[in-house]
Amino acid sequence: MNPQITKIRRKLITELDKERYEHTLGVMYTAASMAMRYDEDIDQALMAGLLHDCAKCISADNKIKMCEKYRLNVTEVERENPSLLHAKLGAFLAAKKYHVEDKAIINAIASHTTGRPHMSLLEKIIYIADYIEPGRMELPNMAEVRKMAFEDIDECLYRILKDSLVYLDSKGKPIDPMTQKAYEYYKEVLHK
Ligand code: DGI
Ligand code: FE
Ligand code: FE
Repeated sequence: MNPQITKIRRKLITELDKERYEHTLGVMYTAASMAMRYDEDIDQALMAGLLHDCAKCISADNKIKMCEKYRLNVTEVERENPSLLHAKLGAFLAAKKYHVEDKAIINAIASHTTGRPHMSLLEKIIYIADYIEPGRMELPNMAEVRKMAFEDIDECLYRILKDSLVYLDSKGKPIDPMTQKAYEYYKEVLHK
């Protein structure tokens, strides 16, 4: 395997709890499988999958402090739900701490939690792999969504966005405007 991946794996194992590290490997290999299916670069998929949750195990307070320190914009919803920040903070750390220079990988980490309109193929792969990796707890329609991931990536993306909005709503969590925008964009694109 790419020596940079091996090096980052060794670092990440000390940054993440056991469960999160296992999830990370699940996303990394699922993303690589999807890259094979959709002719995306396998090394980019592995790297983005490996680093997507690199900021996940930082405490809520520290996430906010670090975003302020590095001048990353914190929105109102993010301040109320600091867990959301692990995507943009993770993207920042991937570049600064893990020395990833590839912007495509950084973008895929940044958009992996909410999605966004106009996602690149790599962004879609990471967003979906995060949801379907084998270790992920069973979510509604999981078997169908997992199959869709390898049949029609846009249908799958739309389905996950839609199910996520329903899930967040059922939990009474505020919807990040970007999650809503992503959903509406793909709804329109897919003529739903
Ligand atoms: O980091 P993971 O657990 O692997 O997955 P993720 O990056 O998709 O993060 C999932 C969490 O993010 C889950 O607790 C729900 C939350 N989330 C995603 N979109 C939104 C959201 N939370 C709020 N409040 N609003 C959103 O739009
Ligand atoms: Fe995440
Ligand atoms: Fe994740």
